[in-house]
Amino acid sequence: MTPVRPINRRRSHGALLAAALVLGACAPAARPTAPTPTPPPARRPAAPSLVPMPASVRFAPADTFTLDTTAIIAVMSADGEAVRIGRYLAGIVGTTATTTPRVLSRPDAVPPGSIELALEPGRADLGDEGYELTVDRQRARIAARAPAGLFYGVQTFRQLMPASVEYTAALPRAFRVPGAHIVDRPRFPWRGAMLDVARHFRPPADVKRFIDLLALYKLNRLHLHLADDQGWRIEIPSWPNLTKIGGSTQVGGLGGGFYTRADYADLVQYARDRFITLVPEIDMPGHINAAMASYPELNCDGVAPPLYTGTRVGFSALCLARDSITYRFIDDVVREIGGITPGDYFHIGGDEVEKLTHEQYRGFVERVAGIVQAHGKRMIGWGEIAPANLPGSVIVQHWRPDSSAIAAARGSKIILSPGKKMYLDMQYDGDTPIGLHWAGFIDLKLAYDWDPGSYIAGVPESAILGLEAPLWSETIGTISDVEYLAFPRLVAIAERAWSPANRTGWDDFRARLRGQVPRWKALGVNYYDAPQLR
Ligand code: TNX
Repeated sequence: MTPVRPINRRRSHGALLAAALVLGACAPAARPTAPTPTPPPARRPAAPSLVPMPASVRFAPADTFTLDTTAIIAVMSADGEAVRIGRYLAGIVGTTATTTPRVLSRPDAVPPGSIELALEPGRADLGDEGYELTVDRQRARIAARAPAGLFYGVQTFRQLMPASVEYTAALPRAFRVPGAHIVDRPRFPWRGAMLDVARHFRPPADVKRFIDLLALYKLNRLHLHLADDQGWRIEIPSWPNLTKIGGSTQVGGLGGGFYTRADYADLVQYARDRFITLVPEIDMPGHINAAMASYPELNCDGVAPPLYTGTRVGFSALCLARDSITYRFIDDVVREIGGITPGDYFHIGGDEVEKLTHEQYRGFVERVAGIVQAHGKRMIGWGEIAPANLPGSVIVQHWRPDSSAIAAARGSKIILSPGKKMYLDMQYDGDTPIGLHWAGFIDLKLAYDWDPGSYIAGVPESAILGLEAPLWSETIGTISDVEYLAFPRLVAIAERAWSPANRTGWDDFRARLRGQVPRWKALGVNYYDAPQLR
């Protein structure tokens, strides 16, 4: 992978000025083109505020590490992934050729003041995603059993650096990092967010920005809701009208858009480079008007309905009587998307179907499970699929009271996305200018203060695969809107998904989250300034 700037960061004058102040330079001398030759002394680090809270952390503030332009990043193994992660870290630390640390693979000697990345396959205690981070006066060192762990160790180290590291301004850079010993691994393997790019399309650059923000909080799944009544967003070469016609609208009218196969493959790779698995969803047999408007033969009367740009749900359903066409369509879609999705999962939606009988719906879900399996993917569906007769490999995504307990008893894993806690498209309160409130208002405390392990009666923690926060986009037309609803609540959910149960409480979390605010400002995140953050 080419070294990437982790975020397309905005370079406002305010940002430059703030960076100068954090670094202790004199305002108003912030001129990005003419940096002062001698770096100003680095300030003492503020109390570190890590989110999500690591499983175990001990700070030694007196044992401060100073990161300056002499630092190298020493990758202690020849592993290509480890070197790539080293470059990613270098891209966060530096902004110019002189401030970006060199990345050396297996150097003969590691000078003091360097950062070491070490893959240690014997560290079974760290699991697939855990890491150990040691920072002292001499050096910083991240050890992990697997590359994902190194990446998460890098994110923690990033949060130990001052927020000014997030600015792209070409100012001299020297950072102090507090001494620390952290041993960390996640509570749940599935830590995700969902973007509804069907109701309102989001271009690839917006999705990449969102991916970067997920990575900062150690989230590892991005579920893309790629089709709904209002739009079909991914190119399917064997059914070209899906995007040609079905991709041409969105809520509110014209506009729309879709990902070509190349766009999608690029997103898959971008996410993968940040240890995020893309999970594609094609919602069926309902929420599918965009496809039915594109192909008359998917309709029982053979007539294509008009494109739909409103926000009602439940009115569309594939024609199960035309069974050879309908299932061929599904087989083609699963095969073509599956072919460019290296991740193990395919999400079939399955929610809110009002046009079929119970038996028809059940028969449909069971048949589609076979198709998804035949294409080598694990099927995921919304809670409605739980009562069907499905293999234990099928994953159920819980969003409202459902039969998850039946599915769990059958061996299925459950992804928690309860609307009342985790729906990022719910308003914070009655004054929030965008969002819905059918599941209630969700303030920061409500999003944070609950236990996923005991949330569904009859479903033990061992059956919970993890958490995923959906962001439906009926009312959300820009990436700024996405950020406004996701921040800060998504960060609360990231901690719920990563940190051990009862590791900290609400007050402690709030204080640490406050410490993230300067970072969001530096990254240009349009966060909601929640009263509970102040
Ligand atoms: C319910 S959650 C839906 C979506 C809507 C969302 C709005 C789910 C599986 N279905 O179709 O967009 O509510 O909050």
